[in-house]
Amino acid sequence: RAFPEPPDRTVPVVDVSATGLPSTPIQQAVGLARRHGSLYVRRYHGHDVVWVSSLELVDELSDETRFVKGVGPALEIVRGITADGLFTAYNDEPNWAKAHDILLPAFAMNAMRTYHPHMLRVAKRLIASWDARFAEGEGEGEGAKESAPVDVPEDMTRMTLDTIGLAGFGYDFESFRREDPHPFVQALVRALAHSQAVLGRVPGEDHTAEDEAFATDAAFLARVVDEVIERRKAAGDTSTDDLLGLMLGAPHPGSGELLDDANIRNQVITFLIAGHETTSGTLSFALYHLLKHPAALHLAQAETDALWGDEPDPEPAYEDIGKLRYVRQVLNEALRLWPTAAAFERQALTDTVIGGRYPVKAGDRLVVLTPMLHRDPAWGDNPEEFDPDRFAPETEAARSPNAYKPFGTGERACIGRQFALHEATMLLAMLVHRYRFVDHARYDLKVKETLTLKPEGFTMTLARRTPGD
Ligand code: MNH
Repeated sequence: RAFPEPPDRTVPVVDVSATGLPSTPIQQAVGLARRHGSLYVRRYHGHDVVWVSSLELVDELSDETRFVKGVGPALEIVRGITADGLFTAYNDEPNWAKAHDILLPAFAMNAMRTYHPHMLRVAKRLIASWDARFAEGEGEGEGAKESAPVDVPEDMTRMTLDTIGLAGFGYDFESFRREDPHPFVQALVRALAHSQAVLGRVPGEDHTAEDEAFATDAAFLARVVDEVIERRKAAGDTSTDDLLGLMLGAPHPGSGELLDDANIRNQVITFLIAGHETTSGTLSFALYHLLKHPAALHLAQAETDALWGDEPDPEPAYEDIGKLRYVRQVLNEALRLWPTAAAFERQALTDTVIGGRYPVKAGDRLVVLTPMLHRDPAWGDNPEEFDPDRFAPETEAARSPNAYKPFGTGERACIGRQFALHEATMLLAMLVHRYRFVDHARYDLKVKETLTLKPEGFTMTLARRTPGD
């Protein structure tokens, strides 16, 4: 249904059929929002998407008595991989509430304690692999002053995939032993890029070959997941202290029912995807910002030095992570400028009016364009500027919670938020403590979109740091 124009005002309708959807649809939507304002319709071959980006409107869309999560065209395609897994389930699909209730304890604060050693183990793998780059760097062998370049998004992806694999499923992807990304990641990246490309199709074109390739990738992802599940079953391990254990063995607190096998597979694949892609992008953007903002980097280093002194190989304790306030602020700010899951949909429960002028019918979906919400005037005069102080406690308390939505909103908001932030805070702190970052390529930010966002082609070199300097 076309979005109805309010009687007193014209909703901008931007027809992009002639130019087609670019490979960077989020950045296109951002450009259109800058030109056409906080609510506009993007029309593509007769299909309308309503993009919303002001705090004023998102305040209303966040009201769970009027709006809920919408599963729109993008998630419909991802359902080809994850079906009724938590992320892509319809609100009224019984398996959503069932799995949500069973898995919630795995994301309570104290659960992070059990994940912490896995996260630390993988963080050390990344550091070992970065240390090894010094042997290939400028200077004399082992003692080289500057490392060979590291591919930041690729290594962050190795780290986050191994972490969710080990912490959630007791499965080791061993990504740092591989020259190329794990085949699971390769198939996943292709499948996500495909999901995005489908949205840009022109009606009537033949895409059989791409659709078959997608089906092949989806089947491969399912096979990897089946192996993860089979390994656990074969080991005869019935403990319920990780995600897979809960999925296989924990009865629903109300009904006593277990998750069925098909749903377990959908959940495992959901968590392997949702549990690493976005965290990897977040860490990559955070490192990019620190590389370009020495003052922020120094503050982060001062914080880790205060905690770990001149110990170059600290063994971060679980309790340390909560003390890394500034490092956490850096991550928050990275997620403000480039929220790696950059849009989410809201669906109206009843006929209503938003912004005092836009009539919305029950069932209508609207897309929240998070990067533009995060540049709303509520953020002050320089929203493009990277400034972690925006998340200092007093500043944050003075701002509407609805101005910041990198993890979505309401009942269907991200269940893995604490997991992601614990993992990312620890790794980022260990990296700033150990290395100086060198912008050897004078990297210009280019954001790549494969449903999620990442800095494209981002490499840097490393220099040894003496903690405390
Ligand atoms: Mn996560 C939902 C962003 C890390 C598992 N996640 C969401 C949503 C956003 C999001 C936005 C809501 C989407 C929507 O409304 O349609 N998630 C992130 C970001 C990071 C992230 C930016 C990292 C930074 N997410 C993680 C991690 C896990 C995870 C880590 C698992 C360990 N996320 C999920 C799941 C959902 C979700 C599962 C779906 C929750 C639900 O609908 O019940």
